[in-house]
Formats: sequence, C-alpha cells, structure tokens
Amino acid sequence: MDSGEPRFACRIHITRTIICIMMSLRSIFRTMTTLAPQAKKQKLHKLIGTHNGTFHCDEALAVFLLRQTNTYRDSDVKRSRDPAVLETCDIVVDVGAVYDEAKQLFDHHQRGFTEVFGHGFETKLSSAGLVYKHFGKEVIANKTQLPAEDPKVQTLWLKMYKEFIEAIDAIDNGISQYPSDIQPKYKSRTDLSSRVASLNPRWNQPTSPEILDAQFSKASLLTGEEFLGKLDSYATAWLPARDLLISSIESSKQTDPTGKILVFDQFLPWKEHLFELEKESGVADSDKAIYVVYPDDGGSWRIQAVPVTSESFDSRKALPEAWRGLRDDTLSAASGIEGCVFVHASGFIGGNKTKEGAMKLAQAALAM
Ligand SMILES: *[C@@H]1O[C@H](CO)[C@@H](O)[C@H](O)[C@H]1NC(C)=O
Ligand SMILES: *[C@@H]1O[C@H](CO)[C@@H](O)[C@H](O)[C@H]1NC(C)=O
Ligand SMILES: CC(=O)N[C@H]1CO[C@H](CO)[C@@H](O)[C@@H]1O
Repeated sequence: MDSGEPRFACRIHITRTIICIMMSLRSIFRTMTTLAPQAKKQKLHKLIGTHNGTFHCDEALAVFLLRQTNTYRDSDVKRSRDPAVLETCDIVVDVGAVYDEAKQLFDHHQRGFTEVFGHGFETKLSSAGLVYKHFGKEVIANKTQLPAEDPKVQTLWLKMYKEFIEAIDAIDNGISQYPSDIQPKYKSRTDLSSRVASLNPRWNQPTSPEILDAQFSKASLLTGEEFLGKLDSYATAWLPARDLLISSIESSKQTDPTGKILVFDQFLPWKEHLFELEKESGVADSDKAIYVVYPDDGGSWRIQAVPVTSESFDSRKALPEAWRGLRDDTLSAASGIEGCVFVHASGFIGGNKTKEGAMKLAQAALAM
C-alpha cells in the first residue's frame, strides 16, 4: 500500500515535530532554570548608595567597611542625591535623611538623629560610626579570623571605636576635640579626615562626576588601609600584651605573696590594659598592683611604680623618697641592696642589674 506510507511518514513527521517542540520547550525551561541562579548571582553584586559631590572621610570609610562584609562584598557604589536613584540601592549611607537598619538606610544628617556608639561613648555618630556600629564586629571577626562570638572581637571593636572611629564621627559632626575656647598652640592637619578632604579636587582643578567618583574610590581605599593597619596592630600587638598581663596578674602571688608586684619576662605595653582590666574585674584598691618589674634593653631590670591613672605622673606608691635621684653604689648603700643602678628623682622608676635585685627593691619599697 503506497498511500499508507506517506501517511505513516507524515504521522512520524508530526510525532517528531511534537517531540522536537517538546524538547525545545524543555531546553528553554532548562535554560531558564539554569539562568535563574545566574541572575540571582548577579543580584548578589549589591549596590551601595551614597551622596555625590564633595566626599568626606565618614562615608569613604563606611563604604570600605561595607565592602568587607559578606552581604556587601564587592558591591558597586552609586553616588547620587536623587531619591529615585538611591531607591535602586541595596543600602544607602550618609544621604537620604533616614536611619533605619531594617531598610538598610544609614544617614545621620536628619533632624532628631541622636545615635551614639554607646559603651560609654557619647559622640554623635557619622555614617562611619553608624556602619561600624552595625557591621564592625563582622569585619573584625573576618580580618582577625576569630569566631564572631570570641570576646576578643568585642574588645577590638571597642578599642577601634575609641582609637580610630570616634574621631571621624566627631570631626564629621563638627564636635571640637577641646570643648572650651582654648586656642590650640599649633595646627595638626594630617589626620585621616583632612587627608580624605584633600583628595577632593581643588577649586581650580577640573572636576566632573567621573573625577569625583575616581577620587572617592581612592579615599575609600585610603581610609580602609588605615583601618586595617590599626586593626592589625591592635590584634597582633596590643591584644597579646593584654594576654601576657593577664597571666602575670594571675601568677603574681607566686612571685610575691602580696600579689602587688607584677613581673614580666619582657617589656610590654601594660599601663592601659592594667587600668582597664582592674576596672573590668572590680578589684579592690587594696589589692591593686603597686610595682611592675621587667627587663630593659640593656639586660638590666627595671622596677616601675604603677601610676594613679594611665596618663598620670603620680604613682600609687612611688619608690621611697630616700632612694630617689641616687645611682649605683650610693643607691645600693641607701637601699641596702647591692647592684642597684638608679631610682628616678620622682620615684616612678628604678633599676637593678638582675631580676632578683629588682624584685628585692620592689619588696623593700612595698614594705616601707
Ligand atoms: C549630584 O547628583 C544630582 C542628581 O543626580 C545632580 O543633579 C547634581 O548635579 C550632582 N551634583 C554634583 C556636584 O555632581
Ligand atoms: C573573610 O572574608 C573572606 C573574603 O571573602 C572569605 O573568603 C573568608 O572566608 C572570610 N573569613 C572568615 C574567617 O570569615
Ligand atoms: C648584677 C647585680 O649586681 N645585681 C644586684 C641587684 O641586686 C641584688 C639584690 O641585692 C644583688 O644581689 C645583685 O648583685
């Protein structure tokens, strides 16, 4: 049957076409589903909004910090004051007149904005402090490779606010470092906020949105380098000193039964930590350390009296009056301790050639 074949062929053809169409549909669907995650991935490249025109230290740093977080890593930046443009951003800093964490809006210029860092810090926040308050711990945990819940992250977060961010907040908000009308005796114009300000084009230099955006990128990196440098120094030098001090406080009663003489096997910056740790632990005044003993550069040992406050020249208990301003044999004779090197005229520091000698000086002074 001749006539059947074409009909059969035709049927096959139709079936093939249907299969073909179905397969095409499937492949379109597949393409759509494989494209979907890609589209999502592209959306993961978030957009940070901040104002255009002249830039400042606070939003330069805010943008840098945001780019160190998981959510906003490698984000693009859109600089504009146009609400319609800012609307398209995933987060907005330093513009928009709203502070609302839930909406990721972080401006500080609006009337009624009174946010401060807290933890004893009363300075009104700029966008740097605002972003640092919300994202700082995440950045610190990442950079120091510490778990977010490690107490050291909190310690560094507070330290970096105190030493680095608060000044940026204050300068941005026009808060003077010296609240009285005392005139400073000289100018210091190399602070970070000044250096960022001077990256803006000068009045007689060409400017354009492109130039400003490019300079803003430089400013953001500058603030970020400074931030990371400080953080690194606090994490790798300042914190380890604190740990050593804690262990010498813990073992102080083994060195001297009073526990008032702290001995370090090497010099370490101890003062600020000691005052902070005493404050945290609430130790009674009568149990506080009086002297610290540590080796100096030349292989001799020093005894230093703990000051009344970390900045003060007055000691909790200065070395005895009778020893002050004396050296070597005269001092050894006065103290009855051989090998003495010196006691400073104000009695805040003294030396002996050995650790044992320095300890004896400390113990004798404590008993006097
Ligand atoms: C900032 O952006 C707004 C809105 O896009 C624009 O009108 C204005 O000219 C820009 N200002 C500067 C200084 O570039
Ligand atoms: C920190 O961020 C980097 C860069 O994205 C990431 O690869 C790394 O896993 C993070 N490290 C920690 C400890 O969170
Ligand atoms: C090196 C040295 O002479 N050190 C002296 C420090 O003080 C002690 C305590 O009296 C002396 O015994 C040491 O000789």
